[in-house]
Amino acid sequence: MVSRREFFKSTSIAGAAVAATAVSRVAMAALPEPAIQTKPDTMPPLMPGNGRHYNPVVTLNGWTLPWRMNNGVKEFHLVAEPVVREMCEGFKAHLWGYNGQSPGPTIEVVEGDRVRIFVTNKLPEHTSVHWHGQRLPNGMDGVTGLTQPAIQPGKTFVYEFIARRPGTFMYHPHADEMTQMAMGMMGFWVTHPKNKHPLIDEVDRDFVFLLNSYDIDPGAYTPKIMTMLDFNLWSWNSRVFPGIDPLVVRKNDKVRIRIGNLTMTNHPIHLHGHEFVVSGTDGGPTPKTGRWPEVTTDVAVGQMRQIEFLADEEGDWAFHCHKAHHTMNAMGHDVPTMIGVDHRGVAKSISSLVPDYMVMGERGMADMAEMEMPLPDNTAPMMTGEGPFESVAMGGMFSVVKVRRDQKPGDYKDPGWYQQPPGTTAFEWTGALAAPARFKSEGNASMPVKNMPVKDVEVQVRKPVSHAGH
Ligand SMILES: [Cu+2]
Repeated sequence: MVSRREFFKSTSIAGAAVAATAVSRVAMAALPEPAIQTKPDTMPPLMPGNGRHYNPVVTLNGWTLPWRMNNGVKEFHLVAEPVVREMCEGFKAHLWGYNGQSPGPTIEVVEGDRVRIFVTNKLPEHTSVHWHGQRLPNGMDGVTGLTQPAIQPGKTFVYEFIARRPGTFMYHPHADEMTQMAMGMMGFWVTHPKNKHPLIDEVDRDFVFLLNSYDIDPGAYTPKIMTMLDFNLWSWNSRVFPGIDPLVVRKNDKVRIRIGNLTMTNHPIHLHGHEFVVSGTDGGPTPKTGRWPEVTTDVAVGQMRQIEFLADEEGDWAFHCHKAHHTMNAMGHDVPTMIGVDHRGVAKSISSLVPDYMVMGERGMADMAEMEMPLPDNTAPMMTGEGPFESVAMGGMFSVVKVRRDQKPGDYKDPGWYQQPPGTTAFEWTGALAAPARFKSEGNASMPVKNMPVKDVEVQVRKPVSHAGH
């Protein structure tokens, strides 16, 4: 495996050679060497060394695929293969992906570029690549059986088309999709505009990531591929909190975040402390008249949304899916509600039969973050993440947008926790408490009930354990 740094060192030398002397057609007839990345870190933006200039994107916990210029054609080499992805510290998953990672590397091109992509299949079964959202010749659309024969194991296919439309796209297999997407095969694609575009603003920071989900039993390594809806790991670029890097920006930066959804359910993505507009979809930039301020936007299955905002409030701002069960990891699912159940005595008698028995969730689930619960090996804690005050008690689709006045332009290094100015932090009231004056009434029904006896009613609530749909 070649590290990215080594690869760039060698490509920059090779690139210089290409620029200085014409390389023979024989050499150019060979496939471009596939770049491989094995680390799950967020790599700095890949500055375009040749071709038209653009402002590159930053792939959250990912990287951009280098290319080779061959007689004016941008050549990429994708290798579909089994990979090991660290989804967060202490938890590795055996997935399928491209070039050493799931998701695969981001592909960045410029409107009008002629693009040639070599796809080598190192999976145990056939595959293909569909270029979601692209305008292209029908035969390049990547639908196995319909527009091309499958790429059999060991074979390499060539896709070639002109990136006609600027925008936000993704790629994924169109062959045994349920398996291959459940195993993590997907990647991001950005086509930058060729010229100044009236609907595409220039931004200071441009982040991309895919929403994906897995069903991996605690202690296991391989996703269950037959799962239809009841996934237990909700990830961004195959990472779960606290494994997802923060999105670091400089105060007053104009920020774009592009999100694609390749899970089997929708995700209302929510940003704290700012308002954003949806500036584009996988269908292209949205007209200015169709943009309105939001703090949450739903990204439905198979959709892409790009949001834009001015990062003008310093702080550590939560950024997450608003489905509460998508911000917890595997252990949190299929647990019955125990709130209000008094286990005193019961736990003792059960312990005599089942030595490891422990009571969970009697006072809510927040305990779970603190509890030193023995986890099976290779399992992400259900809710965790140490914040500056205490545990954030989150998992899954959660990260932090860090806005800092003194962050340097183009610097993505984690600045640490935000130092809140004195007197601006929520605090505990320690004065006297007045007894709350309870409002007394018989309710406010649209049809008042006469002579209804009013008394306290004890209500027992048991939350059903969902098996179909989250
Ligand atoms: Cu979600």
